[in-house]
Amino acid sequence: MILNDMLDSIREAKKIIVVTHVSPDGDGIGCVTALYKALNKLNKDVSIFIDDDVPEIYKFMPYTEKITRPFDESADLLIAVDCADTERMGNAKNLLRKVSKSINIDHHISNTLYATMNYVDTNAASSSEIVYQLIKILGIDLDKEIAECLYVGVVTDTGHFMYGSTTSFTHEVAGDLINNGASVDKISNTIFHKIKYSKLKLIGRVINNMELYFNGKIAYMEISNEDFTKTNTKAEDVENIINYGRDIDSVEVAVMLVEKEDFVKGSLRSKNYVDVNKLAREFGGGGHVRASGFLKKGTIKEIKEKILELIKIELNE
Ligand SMILES: [Mn+2]
Repeated sequence: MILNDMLDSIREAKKIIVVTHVSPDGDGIGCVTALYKALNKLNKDVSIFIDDDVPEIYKFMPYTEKITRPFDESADLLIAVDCADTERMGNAKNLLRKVSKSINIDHHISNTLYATMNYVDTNAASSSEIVYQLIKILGIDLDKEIAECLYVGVVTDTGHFMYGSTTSFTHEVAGDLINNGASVDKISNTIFHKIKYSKLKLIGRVINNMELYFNGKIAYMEISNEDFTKTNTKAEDVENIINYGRDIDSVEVAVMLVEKEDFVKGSLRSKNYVDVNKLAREFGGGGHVRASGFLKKGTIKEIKEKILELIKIELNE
């Protein structure tokens, strides 16, 4: 039913605005850029809105130059992708109230079903997998650009096909994207094997200050404004640093707290059994069972204390 409604709405729409979350990642950007090209093929007037900057590492992707701020208010359909809730959309949440129809395509377990049509598949390893299926169902031919955009989403959200969310379908999608022109080595080399010296310095600092708690089951990391200034880095450079903590052999939960004006941006990862979506909810955030995040007003010190206390309970320590 929902799927038919979605397809009808897309076919009927003239002007479509596609949005994804702030602090955009490879999946969000991959979905909006792929949809930009795909919907253009259906002769739609498409615009892309992200209420944030596109990180440097993703700027090689086709159509990222089409991403605009502020947004076009005249769209008759809004499609949000990879956005668990309206807060994550930034300013686009105001537009969501104005448009008559909206579609929410996502794979986060914390999704709040905020659109008029909600298509949330929590078994999908990435939103790009869902967008891939949608493009197929709409009868739009894949091409090199669409394949490249979606492949970035698939490969980043699965941690190079290594996270438990990866399924045989994920590989089927990836295979089809490669068959349609996605370049595996170009994408891997651009996203995974290329790093700025300044980011490496930031990683060094974060690892140096990392703390372990509860018999090494928690890896705690933080980044203050001073860390950014001293290493000449910015918020987007934080991506994936948390994995250094998560990968430690004894660790079950990795925590990363980043200072952001009066707020703290928290990221959580778990390895085997702690539900970090549940933990993030305590701070007004969410995400997935093994990866989640939140943005909470307060100081790093306050949030660190509270989060360690909560994880301690989860670990039965
Ligand atoms: Mn995603």
